[in-house]
Parts: sequence; structure tokens; C-alpha cells
Amino acid sequence: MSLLEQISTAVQQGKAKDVVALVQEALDSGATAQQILDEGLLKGMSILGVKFKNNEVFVPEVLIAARALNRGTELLKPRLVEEGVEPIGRVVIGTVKGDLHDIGKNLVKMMLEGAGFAVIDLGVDVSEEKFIEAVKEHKPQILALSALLTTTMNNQQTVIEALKAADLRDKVKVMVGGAPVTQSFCDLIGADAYAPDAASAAEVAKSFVA
Ligand code: B1M
Repeated sequence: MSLLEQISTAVQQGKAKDVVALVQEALDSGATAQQILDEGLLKGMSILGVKFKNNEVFVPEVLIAARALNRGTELLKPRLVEEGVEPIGRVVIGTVKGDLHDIGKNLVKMMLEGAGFAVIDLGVDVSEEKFIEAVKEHKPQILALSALLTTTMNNQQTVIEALKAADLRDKVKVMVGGAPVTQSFCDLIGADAYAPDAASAAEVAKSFVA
């Protein structure tokens, strides 16, 4: 197995120490940070993302793998800056106002980072004003809204209305998700995309910047 394949496997297995050692070995052997990122770390997360979608692995495995991936990218960061590697896009993400659930949102964030996006995470219970401020400040291609309660999912629409009022609606793609959210709800509130799970969210986001 090549070094890059070993990195991919170590990410999938969530073996952070192995990931760090293998990334260092790959750097020492002359691989570029971009190669290590794309063909090692991100490939591992992408394979795991498909397994998560197919219910072959579950939340804990993804969290552990994401931690291992982050340890690897920390090591790569200075080299990536030197090589001038840019993220494939920017996403602002948050759980809408009144809602404190963040496990799913964090998984979506990890999958997006794993797919190569820079993600600005506003946390939970985020008001429409905060989302608008963040869109103005960070100019993301995608705004990702999570909601876990039937009582808060309507706040995804509130954010969309606030974007319209601020003349920003055509500046950003809005992606919605969370357990009570459906494709028909997405269509009803005028969002650009619905993703049922974290892996699909990363796929949808990639299609927006392709
Ligand atoms: Co809450 N809770 N909770 N809770 N909680 C639910 C959601 C509930 C279904 C439980 C139940 O009654 N069976 C219910 C909602 C009922 C409803 O609205 N119909 C509920 C309730 C009622 C409440 C409280 C009101 C309870 C109370 O206080 N009376 C309260 C509300 C607090 C608030 O938010 N204001 C509350 C509180 C909490 C805790 C704080 C204790 C805790 C949250 C901890 C945390 O997140 N840090 C909690 C938890 C853990 C749950 C359950 C058990 C698990 C949620 C979870 O994390 N699932 C949940 C019951 C359940 O789902 N079995 C429940 C795992 C996670 C990976 O899945 O978040 O769906 P999920 O994310 C998925 C997809 O939905 C998707 O990708 C993820 C991964 O594939 N996804 C996106 C999510 N966001 C996305 C965004 C995207 C795309 C995809 O694009 C932008």
C-alpha cells in the first residue's frame, strides 16, 4: 500500500497518531502538501462519508476520523500556505435561532472541511442578523442552515427572508438540513438545496462551486 493510501486508511480508522506520523513521512519523502491532502486525508474522509451515508459506520467513527484528519491538516497547514493551496470555497454554517442541537451541524462542517471548504462556524442559536453579518463579512458561496426542531425549522425561512431584505439572496446559495427538514420544505421556503445527511451536504456544496 502506498503512503498516501496508508494515510487514507488511517483517517478512516481514526488513528490520529498514525496519521501524523504518515503525513510527516510523506512530506519527508517529497510528496506535496496538496497530494497528501487530496489523495490521503480527504480521500479517507470521502470514503468514510460514503460508508456513513450507507449506515456502515456511525457518528462516533466519523467524529474520531475527523479528529485524526484535523491533526493531519494541522501539520500540513504551513506547507499548504507555502504552496498557495486555496480552499475550494467558503461556507458559513450555523444552527438557527432557538435551536441548540449541534452534533449533526458539526458533522456537516467536518464533511465540508474534509471536502476542501473553508468553513466559518457560527455555532448554535444563531439569529438571522448574525447570519447576515457573516455573509457580508465572509462573502461565502454557500450558507448552510441546520435545524433539529419542528419549532425552529421555520427560522431557516426567516434567514432567507432576511437575505432578501438585505439584497444578498442572489449572492449566496442556501443549503438546509436537519432531521425535520425535507426536500418539499426546502422548496417551500425557497432554499437552493436540501441535504439529508452530512456526506450529501458535502456533495451538494461541491456541485455549487464546480
Ligand atoms: Co433534542 N430533540 N431537544 N436534544 N434531541 C430531538 C431533535 C427530538 C427529535 C427528540 C425526541 O423528542 N424524539 C426532539 C425534537 C422533536 C421535534 O421537534 N419534532 C427534541 C427535543 C424536543 C428537544 C428539547 C425541546 C427537549 C426539551 O428540553 N424539552 C430540547 C430543545 C433545546 C433547544 O434546542 N432549544 C432538546 C435538547 C437536546 C439536548 C441539548 C439534550 C441534546 C443536543 C446536544 C447537542 O446537539 N449538542 C439533544 C439531542 C442529542 C437530541 C437527539 C437525541 C439526537 C440529535 C442528534 O444529535 N442526532 C434527538 C433525537 C434523535 O434524533 N434521535 C433530539 C445525531 C445527528 C448526527 O443527527 O442532527 O439529524 P442530526 O444530523 C444529521 C442530519 O439531520 C443532517 O446531517 C446529520 C448527519 O448526517 N443534517 C444536515 C443536520 N444538519 C444539517 C444541515 C445541512 C445538511 C444536513 O445543511 C445545511
